[in-house]
Amino acid sequence: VAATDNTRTSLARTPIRRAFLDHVFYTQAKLPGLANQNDLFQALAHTVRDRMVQRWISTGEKHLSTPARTVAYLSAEFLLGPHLGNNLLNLGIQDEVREAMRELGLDLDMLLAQEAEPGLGNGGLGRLAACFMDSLATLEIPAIGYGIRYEYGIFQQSIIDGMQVENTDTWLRNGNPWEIQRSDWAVEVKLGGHTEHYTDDRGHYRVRWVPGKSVMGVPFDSPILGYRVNTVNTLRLWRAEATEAFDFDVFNRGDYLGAVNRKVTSENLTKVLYPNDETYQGKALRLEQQYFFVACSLQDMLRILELHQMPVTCFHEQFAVQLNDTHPAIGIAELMRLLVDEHLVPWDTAWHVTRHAFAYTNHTLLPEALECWPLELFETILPRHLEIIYEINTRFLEEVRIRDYGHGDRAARLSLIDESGPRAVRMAHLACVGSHTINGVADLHAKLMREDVLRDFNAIWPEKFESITNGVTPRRWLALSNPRLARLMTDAIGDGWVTDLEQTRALEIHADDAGFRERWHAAHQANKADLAVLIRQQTGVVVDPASMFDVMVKRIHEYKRQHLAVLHIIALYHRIKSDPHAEIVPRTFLFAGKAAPGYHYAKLMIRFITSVADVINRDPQVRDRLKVAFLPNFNVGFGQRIYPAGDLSEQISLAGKEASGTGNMKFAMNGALNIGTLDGANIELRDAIGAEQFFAFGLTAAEVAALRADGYRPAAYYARNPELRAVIDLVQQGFFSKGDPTLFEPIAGNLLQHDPYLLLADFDSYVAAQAQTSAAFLDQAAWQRMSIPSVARSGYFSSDRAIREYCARIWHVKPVPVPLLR
Ligand code: 26Y
Repeated sequence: VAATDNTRTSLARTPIRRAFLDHVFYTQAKLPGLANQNDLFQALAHTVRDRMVQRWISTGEKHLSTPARTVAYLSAEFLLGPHLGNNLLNLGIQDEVREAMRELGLDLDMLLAQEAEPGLGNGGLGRLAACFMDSLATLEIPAIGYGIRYEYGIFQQSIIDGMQVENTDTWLRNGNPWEIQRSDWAVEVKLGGHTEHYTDDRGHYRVRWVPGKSVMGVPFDSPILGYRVNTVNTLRLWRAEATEAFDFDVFNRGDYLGAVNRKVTSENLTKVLYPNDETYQGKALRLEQQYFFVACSLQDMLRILELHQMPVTCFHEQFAVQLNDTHPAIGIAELMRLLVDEHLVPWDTAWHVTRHAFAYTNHTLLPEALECWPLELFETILPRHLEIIYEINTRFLEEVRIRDYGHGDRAARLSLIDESGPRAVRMAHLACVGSHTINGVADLHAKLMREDVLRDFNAIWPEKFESITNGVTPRRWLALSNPRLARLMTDAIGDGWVTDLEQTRALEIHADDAGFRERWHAAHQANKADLAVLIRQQTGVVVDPASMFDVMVKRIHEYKRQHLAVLHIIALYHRIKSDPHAEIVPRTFLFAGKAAPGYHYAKLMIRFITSVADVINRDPQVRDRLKVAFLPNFNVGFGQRIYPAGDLSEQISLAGKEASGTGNMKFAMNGALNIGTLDGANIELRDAIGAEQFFAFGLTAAEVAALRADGYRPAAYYARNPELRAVIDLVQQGFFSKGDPTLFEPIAGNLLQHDPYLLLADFDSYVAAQAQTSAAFLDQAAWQRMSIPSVARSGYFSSDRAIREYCARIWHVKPVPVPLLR
């Protein structure tokens, strides 16, 4: 059935080399001598893609012929990172390809560096979707990822004069060798207009949606290959295009330029990823994006259902639809519309199907991240969906009233419509009502979700709530990114850990072996030396690989408290200035992360970091004991170089604010120790790895609540702690802003007067925990004795474990092994 041409399928070195040269010639149309670096990358990517296609088609055939439930993971973000290295790893041809390229005088690392990264996400939520896609394929679960093919992904960050500058991310500029456009499966999506209610000629009450405009959704498919299995799942991303039929009239009326303009407008829909995370803005285009990709995806699922010759009322038997936060929650109303309006399914049947299909993952408790669409805006774009939401709401609140007689205001609190201010649609409530399961992403987060934002839903449906702690894929985040450590591990315990991370437990006994510790240390030092070169290239800062690499990489946010780390750095600096001979363990503080372009405070936090770095790095009295660098444009590819080189990882959000965190897991897996608050998955990480290997500090979530209830007075901490006072005074005097006391006053003054994230309350205990990390780092043998168990006990934080839990507790799906078609 499938192609069996050896040059396109063989995994051996010589056919790979031949196939590569073939692609330089026939795909890039270049003589090898004239091929540029991008030609060479494209040729290699196509060589690898060919080897995946046979498995991809085999997977499609198997899934079509096997009645098995498929996971549809709906996410507005997929933060995949570069494909090539990961595909080589999962295919098991890293060595063959490296050698084949070497025979041609080419360096594989140079080719890998050519790939533009698909940065179609902001941070943790988008990266989680990518880790989950990897685990689903590796576990041989039938799954489709549905999302948006943004023409511009997350912006490129550069630092100019210490400040963030944004540039567009033109990731598609050189073409994308991994995607296949499937125009034959394009669908139409309606938007705007109005509805008409009428009785059809058979006496049925019906609703017609007369749209104001429509756009086409064209799917672009990328293969997601599992590790050393034949399963290749599909990531299907939708691009908006103009509908030709719709503009036909305009063309005929002669308004050619007007028609072209409308075409441009339609295509704006999938132009750019919104760069906000955790801060919601009621932007019409974003609602259109959300509805667009969800409507495309549901039509696509109905098409697949028809291929299986199943009726629409069996939708929930074929698909487990997961909502990655509320961004795709409109899908609940859309499936109801498709079933009721277009397929004439009775409301109650349609509601049964919908509630058995959808499940919802909540990723945040921050009120500013909760999506609430103003009613007028919602009605303008989705008039029929608003009616459907009203109907869902009426029936839901009626059910609540019957079950909950006497609790007058609970109904108002549960309502899908917020009527406390300007009326708005509460997307989290829609997601809860239309889903069979609602899950949090770490135990503390799931608990706070039940007690706080979704308290009333927990009161009526406690059985709907689940907690599934996040995980990260050990393929990309260990096997691929840290080959030195991976080799050492495999030499010691075999390679089973790559798909069963619990096996790393066997490393623990090696912590007592001085020779092993020495090799462990050497691998880590080599990673640090590599990173030092990169830091020098990118920032000009020269760092010592022997110093402690103290790393904080994540989106810049007040709640994540990068500025708390800066206060600690200033405290150390102040100690040196007060006593030039003070005992200071040499440290390199590394920061990286993007601030939302409109989030002024976060941008000021970046400027705060770079300004403090400027002063400290140039002060001769510091004698290189402290170095601070802000590394520009943090992304997945860069993460692959940073996580393996960290000694200490900063996870210092205010307790109760970070839903889970996943960087903490990546660092732990690579042998770094975490310093962190008892927040999100930090708590479980500390329990798993052992309190001795986790430097915990700060208020607990309960203590935060109690302190707030008592009335929090940050100035009292300033008055009480002389070191804190000295630190804040330096900032307020303009010491880090060339004598300008106003520049960082929004930080210092705000901390003294409001301090909404309780930095001053946690400062003392943070500095004390940092002193422990310094003491521990002085004894390198003891540090290795902590680093090895950190990896050995990180097995729980594999996304394979997380996905197994989703399969068993939410999706009720099973693996479908795929035989290779020949
Ligand atoms: C509404 C819109 C502006 C919005 C866009 C992106 C809201 C939120 C987001 C992204 C949220 C996010 O990334 N949340 C993170 O999810 C991770 C995976 O579950 C968690 O580990 C992390 O704690 C959480 O902040």
